[in-house]
Amino acid sequence: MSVFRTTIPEHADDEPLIQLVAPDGTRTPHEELDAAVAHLTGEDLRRYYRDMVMIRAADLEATSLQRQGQLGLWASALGQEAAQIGAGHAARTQDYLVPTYREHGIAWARGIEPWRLLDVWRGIAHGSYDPYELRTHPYMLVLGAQVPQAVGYAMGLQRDGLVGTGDLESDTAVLTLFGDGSSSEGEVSEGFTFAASFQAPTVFFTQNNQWAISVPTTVQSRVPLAQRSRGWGIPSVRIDGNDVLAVYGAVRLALDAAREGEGPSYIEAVTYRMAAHTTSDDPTRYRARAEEEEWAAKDPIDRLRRYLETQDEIDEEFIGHCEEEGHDLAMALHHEIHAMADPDPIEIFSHVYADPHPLVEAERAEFERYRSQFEDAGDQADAGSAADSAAADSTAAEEGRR
Ligand SMILES: Cc1ncc(C[n+]2csc(CCOP(=O)(O)OP(=O)(O)O)c2C)c(N)n1
Ligand SMILES: [Mg+2]
Repeated sequence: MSVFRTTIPEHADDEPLIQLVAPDGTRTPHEELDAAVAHLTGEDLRRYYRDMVMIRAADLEATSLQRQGQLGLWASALGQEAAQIGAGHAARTQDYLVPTYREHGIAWARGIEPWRLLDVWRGIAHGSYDPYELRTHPYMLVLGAQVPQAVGYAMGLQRDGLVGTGDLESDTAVLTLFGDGSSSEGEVSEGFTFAASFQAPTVFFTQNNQWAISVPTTVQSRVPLAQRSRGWGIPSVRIDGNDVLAVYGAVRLALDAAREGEGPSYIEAVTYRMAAHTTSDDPTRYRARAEEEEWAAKDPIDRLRRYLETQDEIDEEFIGHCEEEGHDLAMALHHEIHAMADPDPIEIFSHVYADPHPLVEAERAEFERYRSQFEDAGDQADAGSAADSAAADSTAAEEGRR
């Protein structure tokens, strides 16, 4: 893993950005990462292309659904598809992935259909996939909070004897994701400390999408983010996050090393958040159109298409087919969300703990009492108005008789 460095260059700006495919689709050789992606076939890469098109279609539809009032909020991952599809597919089935809130490509690569994400953003569920079955932690909105959890999980794997046995089918590692802004959170530093001390099988993966809402990465860190973990003795690498091949190669190397007992590593994937932070944000208030245009030219989907074209691995028919499938997926999302029923409010007390907890049960009972009071009041009000109208009817009848 010599591509993962432990030393900081004399000039911080000399930190290399590793790329296997340039924005124009040209393939750049890199001995170590080339070896890590050598087993990928044209079919694999077409699949990643399709995945990126699908996830972008779902993302755009989710933004529209929010605008139509069907979602409370949506955090778009537009522009980050290569970072997520590459990382998601580089993980092996048994690895445990610990995402933030913007990891729709990671979810897709793990087989989580986009509509299973939407109920959370609609505000009607806490999560609707099984983290154990899909080996993917629920989305985390508290910045950095997932990082010590991921390291704790990795330390558990060590204690369960699932690291470094030499069995690639059972040895397991953890991939935890967090943003450039989140890298300033104390919990990320704490995660680094525990992972380094215990050599826990954790790969830390930052999508440096240049922004933490309206704060640019340059304010978060005086040095490239990749250099930060080296102070903990955690080797790191800075890669082009819009290059699905580079992402796949780096994550595959790092997870394999972690699984084999070589300890943690850190990857900074340089990418761009092409859309607003969330549907509540207006990026025209803080960033220039020219910057957005510069990054549009580095679009990860166009880049993979151009590369596949140079390899004669993609044609118009396949591209058109992916677009149709993306459209169908968007329609499916539209129908799924309109079919979602509101849950009974009492369900908020379910799934807080695995087993019944006296405090939660007391709160549930209190809520039931509170609600039944309303129902009684409603009944009384109904009864009251029924009595009033009966009285009014009889008065009218009386008057009619007079
Ligand atoms: C502990 C905490 N502090 C603040 C916030 C509010 N907040 C939500 S997203 C965000 C910016 C995060 O930026 P970054 O980590 O770069 O991730 P990105 O949104 O760019 O994917 C902030 C400050 C939060 N969710 N949690
Ligand atoms: Mg960011």
